[in-house]
Amino acid sequence: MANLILILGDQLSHQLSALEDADKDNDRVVMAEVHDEASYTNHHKKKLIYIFSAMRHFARELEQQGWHVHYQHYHPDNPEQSLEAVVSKLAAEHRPERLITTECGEWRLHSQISQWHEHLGIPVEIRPDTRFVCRKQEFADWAKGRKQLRMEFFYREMRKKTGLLMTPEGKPEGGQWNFDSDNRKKWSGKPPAPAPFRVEPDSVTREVIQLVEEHFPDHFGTSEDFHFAVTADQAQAALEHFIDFALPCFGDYQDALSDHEDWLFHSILSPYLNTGLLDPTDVCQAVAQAWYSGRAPLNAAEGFIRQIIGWREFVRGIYWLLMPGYAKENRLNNQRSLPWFYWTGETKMRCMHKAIDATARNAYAHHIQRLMVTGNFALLAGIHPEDICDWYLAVYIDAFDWVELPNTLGMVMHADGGYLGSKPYAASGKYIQRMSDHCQNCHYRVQDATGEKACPFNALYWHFIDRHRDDFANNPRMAMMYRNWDKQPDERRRAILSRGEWLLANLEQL
Ligand code: FAD
Ligand code: DLZ
Repeated sequence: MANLILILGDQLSHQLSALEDADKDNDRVVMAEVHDEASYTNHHKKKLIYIFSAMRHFARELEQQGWHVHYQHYHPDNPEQSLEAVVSKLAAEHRPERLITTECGEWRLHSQISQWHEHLGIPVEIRPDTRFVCRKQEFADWAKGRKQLRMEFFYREMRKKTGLLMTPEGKPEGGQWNFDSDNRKKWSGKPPAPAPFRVEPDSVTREVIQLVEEHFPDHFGTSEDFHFAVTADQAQAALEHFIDFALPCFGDYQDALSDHEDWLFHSILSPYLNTGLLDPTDVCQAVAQAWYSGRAPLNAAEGFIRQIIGWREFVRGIYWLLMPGYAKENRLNNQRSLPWFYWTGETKMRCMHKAIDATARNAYAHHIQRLMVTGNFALLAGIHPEDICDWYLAVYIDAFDWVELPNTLGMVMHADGGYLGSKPYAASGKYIQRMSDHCQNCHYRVQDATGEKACPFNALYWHFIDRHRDDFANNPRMAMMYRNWDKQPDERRRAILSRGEWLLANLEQL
C-alpha cells in the first residue's frame, strides 16, 4: 500500500484535500466509527445517527468510484476504540509510506493527530481544510494589530473576496453591506412556515438507528422520526427546498420565535455544511442566484450569505486564533451548574420548555432559540461556561467544537471579554414577548419583575446588569440600561434584586 488516507466523520466531501492526487489503485482510505468519538460528549441520538449514516453512505460512494476503503462499523467490543488505534493497526499491517489527512475541526482531536507521527512510525501529512472561504492564516493576518475584531468588517472582506452580491464596480448590491434592520419581524403565523425537507431513512440509516438505540440508549434526545439528508445529493435537494420555500421569508423572520413552529424559515443546512455534504461557497452562490433571478428579496439573500461567509467563517477564525486557552475563558466568573431542566425540558418557562423540547425531538433549534432563549438564560443565571458549552456540543446535530465553542462561550456567555460581540446578548422577558407568542401561554407573567409568577428573565436580567456593573457600565452600548436601572426607586431595585437572588438560589424549581 502506498498511503493511508484518513477521512473523519465531518469530512465527507469528494473534494477533500486529503483525497487530492491520491492513487486509487494503491492508496487505502480509512474511515472508522469509534467509541472515543461517539462518547466524548452526550451526543444527541440523532447526531450519532446522522454522522454514522452519512459516513456509511460516503464510504459506499467512494467504493463505487473505485477506492479501497477500510471501514470500521461501530461495536462496543471493537478492540480499536479510538481513531489512533484503528490507524495504528492498519499502519502495522500494511506498512504504508505515510498517513494523509485533512486538518480536523477541533482542538481536542487535532492535538492528538499532530502527535501521531511519534507513535505510528510513519510520517503524518496534515493538509489544510479547503472547505472554508478564509484560511486560518488569512484570518490571523486580518486580526493582527486590530484592537477589536468585528464580524461586520471581516464579512465585507469576505464579500469582496468571493464577489458574492457585489456589483461589477466592486460595490455591495443594493448599495448597502447589511440589511439587518429589515430582518426583525415578529411572525404571527402568516405566511405559513414551510414543512422541513425530509428524507425517509433507507436500509443503511435504519440499521444505524437500531445500532444507536441498542448501544447509546441513555444519550440525549430521541431517534424517532429521523428525516435528515445523509448524502450530498440529498443535501443538495435540501438546499433547493430551502431556496424554493423558505428563503423568500428567511430575512424577514430571521429573529422570530414561535410557540407552534420548530423550524420557521431557517435553512436547516448546518449539519450538511459542517460535515462536507454541502460546500459553503456553492450554497451562497445558489442563494445569490435566487436573488438575481427574482426568486428571493435582497434582505433574505444578504442575511443568509452573511451568516455563512460572515459569522460561520468568523467564529472559525476566532477558534483557531485563540485555542486552546479560549475554552477555559470565564471572564464573568460564572460558577453555577447547569439546571437539570436543560436535559428534560421540564420547566414552567414556556420559551425554555419549547426550545429544549424541540432540541430533544429534533437535535435542532434555530439560532434565536439558541441565542436569546437557552443561551440568554444561561448568561443571566451565571452558568459556568464549561457546563453550558458541553450542553450545546451534545444536543445539536450540527455541533462541532470549532463552531459551537465561540458561539456559546463568546457570543452567548460573553466569557471571552467581547471578541464575539461588543456587548452581551442579555435580554429580559420583554424581548421574548416582542419576538414571539410564547408569553401568552406561559405560567409566568412577562409584565412582572417581582412576585412569585413574575417572568424569571426579568429579575435575572436586572440582577445581571447590577452584579456586572464593573464589567459593563463603561460600555457605551450598555449605558442606557444602567441609566434605566439607576433611575428606578431604591425600593423597587431592592425588590427586583431580592427576587433575582431567590431565582438564582432556586434555578431547579423554575
Ligand atoms: P440558518 O438560520 O438557516 O443560517 C444559515 C447558515 O448560517 C447556518 O446553516 C450556519 O451554517 C450559518 N450560521 C448562522 N449563524 C451562525 C453562527 N452564529 N455561527 C456559525 N454559523 C452560523 N452552528 C453550528 O453550525 N454548529 C453549532 O454547534 C452551533 N452552536 C451554536 C451555539 C449557540 C449558543 C448559538 C447562539 C449558535 C450556534 N450555532 C451553531 C449557530 C447557529 O445557531 C446555527 O448555525 C443555526 O441555528 C443552524 O441552523 P440553520 O442551518 O437552519 O441556520
Ligand atoms: C462527532 C463524531 C462522532 C459522533 N463519531 C465519529 C466517529 O465515529 N468517527 C469519526 O471519524 N468522527 C466522528 N465524529 C466527528 C469527530 O468527533 C470530530 O468532531 C471531527 O472529526 C472534528 O473535525
